[in-house]
Amino acid sequence: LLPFGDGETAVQEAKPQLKRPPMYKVVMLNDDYTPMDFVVEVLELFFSIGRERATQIMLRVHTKGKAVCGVYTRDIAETKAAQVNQYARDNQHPLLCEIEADE
Ligand code: TYC
Repeated sequence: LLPFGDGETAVQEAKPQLKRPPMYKVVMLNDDYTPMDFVVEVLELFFSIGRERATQIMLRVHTKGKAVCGVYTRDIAETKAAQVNQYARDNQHPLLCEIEADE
């Protein structure tokens, strides 16, 4: 309820915040040079994925060209992708993650 100066009252619909935020996939891309164990380490470190699942995702990227590492709100997805790309660069590997709108 927003009172105006002249004594009138503007009623603003208080819409309940029920809409979920748009979600973004962090997609990992294959390359010919990044060692497999480095990729598994990255998945464990930045996505809190256990060794077994991390190995499955790494092999999926290796055989299919890419795979989803996780789905997050935009800020989190951008941060995860940037962290992975920086960490890979710091270790002289070409590994890349990108983000993609979740449909
Ligand atoms: N293709 C790489 C190799 O044969 C392994 C690899 C897997 C690289 C997943 C990147 O996102 C990646 N060493």
